[in-house]
Amino acid sequence: MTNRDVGDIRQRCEALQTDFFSRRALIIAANRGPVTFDKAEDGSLQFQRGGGGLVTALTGLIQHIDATWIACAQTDADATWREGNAPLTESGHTIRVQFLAPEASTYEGYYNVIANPLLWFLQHSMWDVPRAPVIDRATWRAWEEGYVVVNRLFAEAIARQVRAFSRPTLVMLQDYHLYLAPRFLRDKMRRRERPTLLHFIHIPWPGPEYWRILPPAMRQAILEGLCAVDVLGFQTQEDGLNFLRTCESHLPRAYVKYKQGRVWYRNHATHVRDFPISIDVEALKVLARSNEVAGYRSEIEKLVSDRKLILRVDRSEPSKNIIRGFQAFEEMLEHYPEHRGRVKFLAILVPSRLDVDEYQDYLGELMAAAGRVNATYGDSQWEPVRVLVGENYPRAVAALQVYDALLVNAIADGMNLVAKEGPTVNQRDGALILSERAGACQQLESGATVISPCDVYATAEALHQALTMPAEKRREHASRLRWLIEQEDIAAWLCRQLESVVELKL
Ligand code: GDG
Repeated sequence: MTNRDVGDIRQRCEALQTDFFSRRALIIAANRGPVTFDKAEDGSLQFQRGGGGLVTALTGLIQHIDATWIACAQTDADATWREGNAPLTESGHTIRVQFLAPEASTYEGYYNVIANPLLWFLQHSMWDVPRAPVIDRATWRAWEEGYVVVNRLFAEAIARQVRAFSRPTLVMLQDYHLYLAPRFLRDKMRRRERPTLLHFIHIPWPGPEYWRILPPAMRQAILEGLCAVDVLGFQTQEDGLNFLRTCESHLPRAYVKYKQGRVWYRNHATHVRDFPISIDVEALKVLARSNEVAGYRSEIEKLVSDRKLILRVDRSEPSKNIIRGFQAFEEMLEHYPEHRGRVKFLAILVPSRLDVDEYQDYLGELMAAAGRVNATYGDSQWEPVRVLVGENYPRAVAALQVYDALLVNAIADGMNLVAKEGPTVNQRDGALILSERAGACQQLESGATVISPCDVYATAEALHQALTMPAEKRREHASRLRWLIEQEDIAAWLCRQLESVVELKL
């Protein structure tokens, strides 16, 4: 595919978006909004743009369409500000935002008990089932007085906004926080005022056996919720297939058509599709050329010196399998002593969900695992592992430019955007070691070394191979990865969703 082909796809996408939204309004419903407000010391409101593909994908478009983003307030300032046009870029783009402000205890149950960890751990196959989860009275209370309540709040807010628009509306719901809202919304609205519902799930959907962890009432409510949408999007075909199988096993009176990717339930069809999410290739390249990134790059080059660099960039999150990554590195140093003193493992970690106990514990455990490698193999001349914890995206991008091997060994991952960002900005023809359980593997396996995430032995071998791979092969893999990523970037992700709405004549 040439640059011109990529340009053509982009133009087609832009034309489709413009045409699509010339006749429709848009509502986005997600746990997080596109901006967060904070009160400065002088009392003025300051805003910070949130990350995430959807904000990026919609930034250019949003000026020209009737759009509202509904989200939970993340700060007191969000809750006070409540509703209005929020700034999105320095150049003056704005978006209409409405923040919902549930009671603190309601939000706690919805977010910190049900969404994370209960659903997140379940969907990433991370529960240690002989011991956890323990679904006790407190969990049920969090479900009924937290998750259900917040989903109702979303449904009510969406219904209000839909009625305020004078034209047909597309509602794009995001992720596992909002599984129940579509059913509440459908039940609330009369047939002719109902919007088109498109729900995209960013995380894996495991098979029906795993959903048995949840009591029938919870899992049925989730499936009923999702069977109220018109188009249900997953990252991969396998996730979509697992959803169909889960409906067949756990949703009485659901009628599943595998070939068409469709579930009939309560006289309504839900079309199940895969829309692999991606990155904004152009915007990332611009950032990679910035002075700020260049500054961090010099720092990282100084840290690594003339050694080879193994890199990982993740949230400090158990599903990312960070500890096994260190164990694999240790095993490589043990079996291939020629690498000792000649390679550095840099783990750049963004602190995540530290108010959930499992995440606090995990951060402690992974720091201890890194310390063990350094204590065993390091000396005054050489520190094998460096862990940098902090929120700093430009620094992460700088590191991605200079890796020799990028390790993405997640236990389970919806997509994993780092696996797409790395090859896009890397300047050393670095190798990608990719978990077969990351959604990105569906698209990128032909340019990556694919590993099974629990197989520390194979991961160690893959690290060794990556560091010793002939230059020609590295070049070939790196250019294939760039090509695969460029042809399906974030604009294509949005475009494919809109196309499915058009094709299905919804
Ligand atoms: C979920 C799913 C799915 C890195 N350092 C910083 C920072 N980053 C960027 C990364 C990457 C993003 O954050 C993380 O995205 P991932 O896809 O790797 O992982 P999750 O956060 O788990 O995302 C995942 C994704 O949703 C999209 O659907 O791919 O499977 O789990 O772009 O480079 N971001 C910020 N500060 C940093 O310091 N803000």
